[in-house]
Parts: sequence; C-alpha cells; structure tokens
Amino acid sequence: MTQQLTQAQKDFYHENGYLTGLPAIYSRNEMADINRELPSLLKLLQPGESSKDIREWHETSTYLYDIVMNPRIHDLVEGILGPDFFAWASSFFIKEPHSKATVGWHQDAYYWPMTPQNSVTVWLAFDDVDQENGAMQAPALDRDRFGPDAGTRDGHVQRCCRRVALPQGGRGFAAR
Ligand SMILES: O=C(O)CCC(=O)C(=O)O
Repeated sequence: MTQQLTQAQKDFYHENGYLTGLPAIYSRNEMADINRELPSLLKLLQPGESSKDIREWHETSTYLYDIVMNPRIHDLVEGILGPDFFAWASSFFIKEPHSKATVGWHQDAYYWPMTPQNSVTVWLAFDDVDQENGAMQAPALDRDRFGPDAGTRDGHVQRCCRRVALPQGGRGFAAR
C-alpha cells in the first residue's frame, strides 16, 4: 500500500470537486523515460488524427496500460471511490505551443455513460504545468450540478478560479 488520501483531502475533494498537492507518482527520471516513449505512441496516429484521438489506448498499449494501472494512482483513487473501481477511459490533453485551442468549462462525469455518476478523473502531468503553458483551471463547483458548462452560472464562471499547476509526474483529481 502506497500513500493514501487523508480525511482532509477527501473532504476537500468532495467539497470542491478537485484536489491538488498530491505527491508525485513518478520521479523526474521516470518521467523522462515516459516522455522518451511518447513519440512512438504518437506515431500510431493516422493521417488527420491528433493526440485528442488517443482514447482508451491503455486497452492495447502496454506503455499506457502501465501508467493507467499504476498502484500508486489506484491507492489514491481508492480514497475517493472505495476499493471496487474500474479504469475504463484514458486520454491526452496535449497543449501545443501558441495553440489557440481552449477547453471549455465542464464537469467530466456529465460525459461519462454511467449512473450513478460516481467517477474520478486522474490528471497526470507529463511536463511541468503552470500559467505559461496552459494549466487547467478549477472553479469552485456546485457539488451536484453536472453539465457541459458546470463551471459557469448564467454564462459567468462561478466563484473563480484556481489554476491547477503541477510539477511533472504530479497529478490532481478533477471533478467527479
Ligand atoms: O487540461 C485541461 O485543460 C482540461 C483537462 C480535462 O478537462 C480533463 O482532464 O478532463
């Protein structure tokens, strides 16, 4: 058993819909190895596809399977979901330099085909993430409000906003 969530971390997650400040899953050296392998994965994309099309590849790629099934991640997830859970999805948010692309406010579970909406997204930083290179932002969410614009109210961002800066190899949990 590796590190588990404290009660205070669980409470924060349930109150705010996200959690940061968790210890790194991978060391810098391990992340360097992981990043060295990433181009081989990207080469499997077909013409016209982008990294957004890498979805659920952990089912066929041992490279991604080993990351998704890392017990250090699972021990933390267990603190939110309990011992009986299933890793069914994986994807990348690769933010290219100078890209104008944005990710709209959303709450993940709205998009997942499951009832009840009892899920957690684990966000693993392949690079150091900060304000300069497109860190995710987390508004304070209404706990039970799900939808494509869950972070907004009447078009305005709710109680705004914490930028989720993470060191390489670190990760946060995004909203249910
Ligand atoms: O990295 C981002 O800006 C958004 C990430 C996200 O939406 C997610 O992990 O579900």
